[in-house]
Amino acid sequence: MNDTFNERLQKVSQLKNSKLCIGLDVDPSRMPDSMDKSLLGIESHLKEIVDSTSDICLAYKLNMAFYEQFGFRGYELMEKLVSYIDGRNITIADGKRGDIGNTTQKYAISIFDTIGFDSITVSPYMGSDSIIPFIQNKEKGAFVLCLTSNDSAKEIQFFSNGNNTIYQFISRLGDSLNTNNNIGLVVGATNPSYMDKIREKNSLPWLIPGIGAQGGDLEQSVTISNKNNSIGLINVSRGIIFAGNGSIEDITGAAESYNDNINGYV
Ligand code: OMP
Repeated sequence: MNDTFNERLQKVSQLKNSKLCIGLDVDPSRMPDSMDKSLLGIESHLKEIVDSTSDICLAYKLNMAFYEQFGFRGYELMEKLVSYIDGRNITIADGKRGDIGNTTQKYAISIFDTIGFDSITVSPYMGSDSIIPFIQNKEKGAFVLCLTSNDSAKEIQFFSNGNNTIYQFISRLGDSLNTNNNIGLVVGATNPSYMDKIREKNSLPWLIPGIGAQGGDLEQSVTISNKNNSIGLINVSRGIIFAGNGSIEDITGAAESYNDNINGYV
């Protein structure tokens, strides 16, 4: 029998000795002037990044907004990249999707079957029927937004009934839906003091954005997320793909350095 998504996550992490997720959030305005900024140039740059970092990271996350800015060609670029990665690493579509059941079913077909991603980020606002179509195939995963890294996260996620906050309810919902062992949570690195509250009661894998450009706490994120024999994928997007002068050498160096630091804290 094939591994579930969460089993594969652990296996690839051990194989690569890595918990690093590189965010391929492509932005031509941040690329060096000397670089070919046509879509073909961008594609070849992204493939070079993959070739030089594939052995030192666990996953790649493509935030779909950065591809959708190019219209249908951006979709084509995502398809090409996912097929270029070709199972070497875990791929995450950062689309924050979620809708009524039959609509979500179509999102699942688009993300998993047509483009070929291994997993997706999911918004839980509409409840479990907006998540379930993403977790029917055990080999595909869903990272459910729990405690996000942005300032205004507090406006909704910290709302409490006196006993529990919304992010704690989401953590519990994720656990209760995890019958196929393919759910994870998105827990931002900018709120380390609240991470423990989630980890105390939850051993799902976490996707942790907010390190680097957003100033999140790497040491706390790694140590808290890895409690309970669980795993935290540390996502870094701008902090790696625009490191130094944006050359492949600088990008690879930044990825190595993040990976070493993460492993030092585990
Ligand atoms: P950098 O700040 O450049 O490392 O990028 C962070 C990436 O993670 C972007 O693609 C964000 O959209 C995404 N993200 C957050 O920054 N905060 C969150 O709470 C959730 C996500 C996400 O779901 O990945």
